[in-house]
Amino acid sequence: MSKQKIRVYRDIVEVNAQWSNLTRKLLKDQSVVMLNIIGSPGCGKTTLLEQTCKLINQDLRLAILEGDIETTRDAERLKDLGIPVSQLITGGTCHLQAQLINQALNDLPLNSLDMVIVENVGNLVCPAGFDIGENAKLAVLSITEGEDKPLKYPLLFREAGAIILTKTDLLPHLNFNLDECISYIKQINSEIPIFQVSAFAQKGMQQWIEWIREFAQKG
Ligand SMILES: Nc1nc2c(ncn2[C@@H]2O[C@H](COP(=O)(O)OP(=O)(O)OP(=O)(O)O)[C@@H](O)[C@H]2O)c(=O)[nH]1
Ligand SMILES: [Mg+2]
Repeated sequence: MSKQKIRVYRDIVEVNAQWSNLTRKLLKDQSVVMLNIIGSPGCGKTTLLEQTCKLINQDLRLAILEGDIETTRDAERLKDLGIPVSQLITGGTCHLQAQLINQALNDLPLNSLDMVIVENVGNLVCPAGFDIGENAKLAVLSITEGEDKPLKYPLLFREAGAIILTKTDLLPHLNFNLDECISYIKQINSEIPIFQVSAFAQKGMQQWIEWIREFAQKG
């Protein structure tokens, strides 16, 4: 009987895991930490980043990777902050894949950075299932989405290292039940830090900034 070689093809999740492991090693070697920001379209990720970069840029050396299906609009919004910003365009895929992240990281001056912040494609589901080699995921939920979203989309809230509730300036105008939302989050992830923030009213930013500074040191 002739000996036949079997070709093996890995599925997308396994290939993704190989790239994310390479990225983890790259970041560790360069002493850089990476945060993966995930939330629905329009929940306020870029606005939060604009404010955050202004507040921490003095003491941390940052770079931003902006993920979107199309356009460079989010990178354009951040480009005048004096921080390296790259736009990663997936061309239709609803989440960033580890290979694209690895490619973008290799084009950054990692040895002169402390932290890379990734804004993933606006989506509450798919990005949570794809490791990109980050040290932590940050879940962003705007109060306009409804208090039940942590229960309905639990993976992100289970995996996240911290959660930001955005647009709290709109609380007086909505029927959003803040206590209920927090209790749903705690059911899924009892220990997770939750920050209530309004980028517009500049409220709640300080506690969040303290968390990110600590994260930059410990990873
Ligand atoms: N009221 C209020 N609106 C906000 C706040 N932060 C962001 N917004 C608004 O929410 C909308 C979406 O904000 P973005 O920062 O673009 O949201 P995003 O999550 O980056 O959106 P995608 O990248 O498209 O997923 C914009 O109209 C913002 O002006 C806030 O603190 N309060
Ligand atoms: Mg955005």
